Amino acid sequence: MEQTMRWYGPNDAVSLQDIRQAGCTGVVTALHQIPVGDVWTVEEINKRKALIENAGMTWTVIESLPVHEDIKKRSGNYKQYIDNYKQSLRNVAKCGLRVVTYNFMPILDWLRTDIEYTLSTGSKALRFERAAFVAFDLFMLKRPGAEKDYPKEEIEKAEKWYQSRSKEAIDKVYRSALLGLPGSDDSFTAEQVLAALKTYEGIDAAKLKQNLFHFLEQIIPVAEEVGVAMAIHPDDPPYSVLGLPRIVSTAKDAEELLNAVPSSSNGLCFCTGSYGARPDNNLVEMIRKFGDNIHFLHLRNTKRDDGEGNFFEADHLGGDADMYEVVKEIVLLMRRRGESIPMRPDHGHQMLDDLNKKTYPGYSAIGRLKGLAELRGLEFGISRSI
Ligand code: DNO
Repeated sequence: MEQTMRWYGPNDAVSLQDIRQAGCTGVVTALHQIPVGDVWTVEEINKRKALIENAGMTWTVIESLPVHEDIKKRSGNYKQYIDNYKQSLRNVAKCGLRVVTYNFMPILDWLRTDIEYTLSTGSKALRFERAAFVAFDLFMLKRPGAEKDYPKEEIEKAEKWYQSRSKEAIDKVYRSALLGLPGSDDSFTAEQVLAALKTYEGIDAAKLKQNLFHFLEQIIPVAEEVGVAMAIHPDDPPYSVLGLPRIVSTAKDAEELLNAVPSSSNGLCFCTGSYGARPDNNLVEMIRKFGDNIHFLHLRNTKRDDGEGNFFEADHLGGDADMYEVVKEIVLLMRRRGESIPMRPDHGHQMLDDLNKKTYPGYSAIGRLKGLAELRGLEFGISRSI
């Protein structure tokens, strides 16, 4: 696997040198300063590319070229935004970049209820607790009609959770759930989220899927023409949240979107942490089935606490995903394809010196270095022995 790490750009507390020292040859980044929907110009792309190359690495994957909300809703200026997206893809290709990650999650990207869940070792991990999230939805955000989305038992559990927690614990969940998009220092306000949710009224999973397929029909031919591989990131967590449809959560979803526009440019970002948070996704089978269309790998592990949708981010080789089987399947896939697939250790624990630093949640240096080193060793061992 080509070893990479995500870099949030010049403002990231983790430097390019840190990434290089972790053993990476590639960097995954995005032009977070460009407003969602605007065209990425050749000039801006090349500027970022030069920074990375001067540090002795290559800009292997773009994560993300974000999709404007109008495209997801197929409303407002969506036609213009699709044209802009096509132009950005052309520009990306002109600069020699070949893999573009994106997602189709409405409004919010990944969601956690605790971004500093303390493990028994004192390291901190990200966690999603279902009762806390339902309490956020019902009693903090106070989303109109939210109670209709949950069975009675879940509401009771959330009530209990809310009544038994300190103000501090409740505030922590509130802040975690309203974190802004990756790479941004701003958080959403509850009012912003409620207003955005209103604009999704009438858009169910079937409609959102149609909108995704429409988007793919438009952009995949351009990606194909310019030689760019698109890699859609799955929903995180992989189910509906806040009454919003989520449509890239299961093996069936992945199959449908690949079949909607068959092309090697229409591909997946295979995130074992997101797909793996659902017990009904068989990761090894998915690699076997979708292997030709996997253009980027996020290797991460989650541990499901119970059967209720709770999980925390475990060590990269620990957790519910059998990382040995996953990496073995990837090694076989790469041999069959005769190429190396870019991989990044997705997230890492906050540990050692990083406990005193302010970094993007999940993206401190040392925990990711640990994950990367473990994955590198695992791949090395498997490659040598089969
Ligand atoms: C979280 C990331 C996601 C991912 C986007 C891709 O840490 O894996 O935010 O970058 O969903 O568009």
